[in-house]
Amino acid sequence: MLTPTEKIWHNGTFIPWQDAKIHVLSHVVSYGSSVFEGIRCYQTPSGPQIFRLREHIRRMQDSSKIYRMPIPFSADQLAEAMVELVRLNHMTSCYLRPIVMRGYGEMGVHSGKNPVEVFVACWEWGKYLGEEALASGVDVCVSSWNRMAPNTLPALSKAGGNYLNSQLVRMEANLNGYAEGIALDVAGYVSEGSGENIFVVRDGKMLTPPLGASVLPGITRDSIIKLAGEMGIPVTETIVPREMLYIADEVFFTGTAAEVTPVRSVDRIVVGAGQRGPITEKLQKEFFAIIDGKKEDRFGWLTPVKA
Ligand code: PPE
Repeated sequence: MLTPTEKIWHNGTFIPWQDAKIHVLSHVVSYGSSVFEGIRCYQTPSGPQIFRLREHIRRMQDSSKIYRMPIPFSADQLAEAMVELVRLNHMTSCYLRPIVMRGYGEMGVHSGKNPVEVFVACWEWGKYLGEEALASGVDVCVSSWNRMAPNTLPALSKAGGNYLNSQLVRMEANLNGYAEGIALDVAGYVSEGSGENIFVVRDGKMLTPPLGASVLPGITRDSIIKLAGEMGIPVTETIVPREMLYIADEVFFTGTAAEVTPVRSVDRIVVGAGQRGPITEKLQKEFFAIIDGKKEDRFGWLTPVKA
């Protein structure tokens, strides 16, 4: 269960957690018209720091633009709101959830007159795929559900509606005893997990599905590509056939919530040695060293909460 924090930001002001409510006839409730972000703030020796705040705000602006739902706040205003929210709620580390939605006004699919509402909440969120997952890896399946076809629901927009697809993938996987499901795209190639991007390692080279494979342009995905580049590990964004998951040396997920999570089996076929592989571990270590403030933030990924 969620543990409430004190404040939630709503359209420019901080309101009590329990007052952050919307009307049941708000456009978003019937029609799924929201876009959102998930951002982590980490505890470091120099205080809490928000990971890749600017990139998350930019993606939220992109998501809104695709749906012709302009956000009535600038990137600077949103960034300031999020930093202030973490500070006001006295969080050392937390997960931030900005949500932009079409609100209360008219009913009907076309929503030109409904106000755009913006909320930002934060709370403490632990390990997404379980405590053990980061070290030991997770057992996953390929889902019987595909990702959305191109030109149906745009995957580059992190829209609430897309998560109906994610829910089907995740529910099926969990009911069948798997930690997560991997969805294929409409052509049958690997797309992504219900809430994570995916990487495959074979013979020291990394592959990840391209943006055209109905994936979310993940910010953790981008971070891992940059870290791999620094380490001299080749990464190719290319179509990945399903069976590559079975014969890979290593498979891992990336995501804000899931961070860098190894996959130890797919469809009960053991991946590599059935444990976290060496490249996954190397990338994981470097990623955590930066977000924990143990290594220099050489990419400028962290925004301090304390002035
Ligand atoms: N694909 C999907 C479908 C997705 O939801 C996420 C994030 C990613 C890829 C990874 O993107 P990024 O976080 O920028 O690296 N999923 C968010 C929501 C999870 C949830 O259950 O809610 C997250 O990880 O915060």
